[in-house]
Amino acid sequence: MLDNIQLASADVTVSVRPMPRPSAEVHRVSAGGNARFQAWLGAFRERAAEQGLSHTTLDRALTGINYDKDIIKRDRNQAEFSKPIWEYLDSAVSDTRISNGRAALERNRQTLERIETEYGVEKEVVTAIWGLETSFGTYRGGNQTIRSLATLAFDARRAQFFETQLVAALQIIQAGDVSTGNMIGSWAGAMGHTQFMPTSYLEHAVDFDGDGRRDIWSDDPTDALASAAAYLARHGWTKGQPWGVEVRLPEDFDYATARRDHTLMPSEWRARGVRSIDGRAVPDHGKAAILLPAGGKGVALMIFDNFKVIERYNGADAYVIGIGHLSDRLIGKPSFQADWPRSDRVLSFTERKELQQRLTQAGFDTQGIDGRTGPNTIEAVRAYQLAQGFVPDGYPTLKLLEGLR
Ligand SMILES: [Ca+2]
Repeated sequence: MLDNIQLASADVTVSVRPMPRPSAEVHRVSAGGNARFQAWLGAFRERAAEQGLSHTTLDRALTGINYDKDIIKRDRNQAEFSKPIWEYLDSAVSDTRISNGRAALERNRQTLERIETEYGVEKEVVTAIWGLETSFGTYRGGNQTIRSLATLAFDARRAQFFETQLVAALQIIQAGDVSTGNMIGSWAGAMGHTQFMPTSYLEHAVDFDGDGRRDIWSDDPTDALASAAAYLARHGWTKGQPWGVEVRLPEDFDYATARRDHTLMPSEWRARGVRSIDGRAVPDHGKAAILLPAGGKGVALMIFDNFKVIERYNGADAYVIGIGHLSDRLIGKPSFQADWPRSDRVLSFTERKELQQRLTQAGFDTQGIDGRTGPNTIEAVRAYQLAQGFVPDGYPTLKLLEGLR
């Protein structure tokens, strides 16, 4: 499975895998070990019982579990590095994944067509999510979800978040959808073919094969694929609208208009010289923004509202583009025509923080120093670029940082 969590991601509050950043470095695990975990578990059981979980469920699911040191280690090691988007896409939309995706789509064509009819989400899009989440069900994770979540809830860094997930997971078991033993997923608690966190499962999973259980864990992916489609449908997916279209920008393009909140109809963009990469007119599917995922030197995209719907699954641009592009390739559309600035090194987390500090000191306020390239940082970069007479694409490069030093 691609580890999507490592991508620098936009602040999306509603997501299939909401994942707050760790706040403080305090944690309970290092000292005291399992005895402290068992004490915590005892107190947790009382809190869980108050939320309607039966003693039978709690006994079955929690008796005999220990905390998992490896999970804490993995959680600690997540931090820092950012992968350039082109490296991510090389793997997300590799030839192997495309051919595996076509085979998976053929194998499940009837199911995927029924799902498409029911939820109005194209089968290639659902297949692409399946492909990026678990390589079409091949890597669903081997961790006992209850143990993972209990470990992470015990660890104080995001205790509240993971305790909520643990309670939700216990509610799923209590409802009879899955046994504790079969509730298996990623180390961070994402479950099944399409990697739902327990709260997202409770809210959005569906029993599509009609056997009375919402089963996203079994080898049969039917419920999991339908649940992913239901999730996108509920967040406003528009069938027939592209997620995005690769475009060519005119020489005199006004880069200040390449921003998420500046949307025009494709015909209006065309009047400004923006055309699809193959020269054809993009139909007026709805309002669209211009996105330059790697700045003015990389692929340029015209993105529609469906882009925002995929963001509800995972807010990282790279992920959304990966899903969209993989789905296009499954339909038979060509790969991106423009090159990425592959010789550029992307900024590390520490460098991004330094960039924010230096921009703010120079009078281009990034509204905070968090190492994340959000809208405020992009605007500050743009203002700095304009002041310096550079192309104002809002994309932070090493060269830009060096100029500020
Ligand atoms: Ca079912």
